[in-house]
Order: sequence, then C-alpha cells, then structure tokens
Amino acid sequence: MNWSSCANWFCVLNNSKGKGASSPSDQATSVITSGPGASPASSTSCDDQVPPSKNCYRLIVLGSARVGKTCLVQRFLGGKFDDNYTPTIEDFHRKLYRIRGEIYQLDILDTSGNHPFPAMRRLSFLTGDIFIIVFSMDSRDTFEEAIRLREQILETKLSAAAASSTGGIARRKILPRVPMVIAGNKCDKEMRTVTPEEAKNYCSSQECCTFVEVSAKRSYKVDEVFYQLFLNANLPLEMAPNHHKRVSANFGSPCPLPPSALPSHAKKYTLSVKRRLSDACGVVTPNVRRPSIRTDLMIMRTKTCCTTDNNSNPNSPGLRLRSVKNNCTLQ
Ligand SMILES: Nc1nc2c(ncn2[C@@H]2O[C@H](COP(=O)(O)OP(=O)(O)OP(=O)(O)O)[C@@H](O)[C@H]2O)c(=O)[nH]1
Ligand SMILES: [Mg+2]
Repeated sequence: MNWSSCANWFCVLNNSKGKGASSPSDQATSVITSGPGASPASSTSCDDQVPPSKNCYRLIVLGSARVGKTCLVQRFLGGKFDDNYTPTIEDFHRKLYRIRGEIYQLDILDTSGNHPFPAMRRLSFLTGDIFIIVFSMDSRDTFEEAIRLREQILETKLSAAAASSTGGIARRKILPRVPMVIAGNKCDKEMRTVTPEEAKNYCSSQECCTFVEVSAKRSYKVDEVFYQLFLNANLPLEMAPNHHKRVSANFGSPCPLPPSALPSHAKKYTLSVKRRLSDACGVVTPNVRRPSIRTDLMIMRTKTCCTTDNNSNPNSPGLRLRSVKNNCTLQ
C-alpha cells in the first residue's frame, strides 16, 4: 500500500502550523485547568492540525481477541470491570497529566484482536511509542500470538527505519528500541496453559520488554503493568494509575489543578503515601476524537524518520519533529 501522497499533506499542515493551531501542551493545560465543560479544545488536541510534539506519547494495546485488552484499558482509565464481552473495532482514549510542572499527553489505542484491517495495524505499529501486548494465561495460542506480535512490531519498525535512512546515512540494521510490557491477563482463572516462568524467560531474553501477570477482573497488578511500561520507556512513573491524583472530569464542572503542596486539611488518610508526596495529577479527556488517518500518516513519517536518532540515545523514547522530504511507503 502506497502512502506517498502523505508528503503533500505534511507540507500543507506544516505550513499552517503557526496559524492558529495551539500546541498539545497548550491544549492539555487548557483541559486540566479549565475542565472539559469550558474547553472545546479537549476534543481536538493533537489531532488534525498538529504533528506530535514533546511529551506526547502513543500507547498501542494489542493481543488476540477476548484476552482482556479493553478491560485492562478501562481499569487504567478508572472504569469498572465488565463481564460482558463486546468486540472492539478500535477505541481511542487520552489521558493528560501535569507532572512536576510539565504537561504530558498519553494517547491510547485499544485495538481489535481480530485485526480486520492489516494496513491499519501496521500503521499502529509505526505510530506507537510504547506497547502493551496482552495474552490470556489460560490460552497458549494467545501467548504465541503475543510473541508473533512483538516480532512483527520490531520488524515493521526496523524496515521502516531502514527505508527512511537514505542519502548520507547508511542503511543500518539496528533493532529499534520499543518499550513494551507483555501482560498475562486472567491470572485469576484456575486453568493455565502458560506458566509465569515461561513468559518471564521469554521477556528477559528480549530488550526493553517486561512480563507482568495481571487480572483486570480482580484489579490485580494493573498498576504494575503501566508502572513497568513507563519504567521501560523512561517516562515519569507518576503516570502509572496509583502514582498521581486523579482529577475528575465528570459533570462538566471546572477541574482546577490541585495545589502543589497539599493543605493540612487534605484527605491524608485516603491518599497513598506516594500520591501525597507528589503533586502529579491526571485527567482522562472526555469525548476525545481519534486522530484522522492523515494525522497518523504524518505521525508515522515523523517517528519513522527520527528512529535512527532515537536509537542513538537509548534513554529517549520521545518523539522529535524533523522536517523530511522523502515519501513514505507502508508495505
Ligand atoms: N476471568 C477474567 N475474565 C476477564 C479478565 N479480563 C477480561 N475478562 C473477560 O474477557 C472477555 C473479553 O474481554 P475484553 O477486554 O473485551 O477483550 P479484548 O481483548 O478487548 O477483545 P477484543 O476487543 O475482541 O479484541 C470479557 O468477557 C471480560 O469480562 C480477567 O482478568 N479475568
Ligand atoms: Mg477490546
């Protein structure tokens, strides 16, 4: 599949960047400080006008059908566990954080286990910065699929990086650094066909990959999945669910930033020690719109073209903007 026409969009959009489109940080600040009721920008930030920038990360959640991807994401977002199964086509969520004075944006793509659109899946591999691959501890097939998915992600990123290294830069076969957690879900079930040791051994043979046994149903180690992911990615650990104060975005009411030092009458007994010591806060953006495919193609170009740079700095999972002129091909 040829996506070469995205080069034109990229130029057009880059030119219009300064004309009224605010940065994700501005929009994020607006959502956090003004609340969803007062900020229509909450549904458009980082979408069609603005390529990804500093502190804006995309998490892709992958795995076979019915392994519990959506349930895990819902737990992360503060939702309840649902026993009923509704297949996902693709869901997009956004969480904004203020951590030590900086705004972070985490976009989450909850994918379909049936992957009806292979090209879209490849695009998600290329636009993703960090990954959670879920399998079910009671299904060996889903574990094998998780391993295949990891290999496909690495392979796709590698070939895209090689294809984009032209001109003076020699084509190098350097494996891209892809922070990842492999989550063995449904560990509450008695029947198991995959042992934690096996999954752990696999992950420890891989770079930047951690195994966590989890149960979305029992809400067991959901925090750990995200903590390990942010640890692998060198992102602030306050982004993990139990490490920041959750700002409610319900009822359309303004949600001002909490004071950086909690007053004496703060609910000290209901907050964990870690949360009390940090002024980090996070809010799930309501009614967020999934960026268009056009935006995804721009993001893909940006990320693909800076993969080589990122590889030279093992501490950087981040996205960097770079002006590029060559076309992109998604095979
Ligand atoms: N016992 C148990 N069941 C779970 C757990 N997590 C999810 N489930 C159930 O597994 C089923 C599938 O969960 P989903 O989260 O919808 O699965 P999914 O991976 O998103 O599936 P697709 O969207 O089709 O790819 C649902 O009926 C959930 O209730 C868990 O930790 N333990
Ligand atoms: Mg789902």
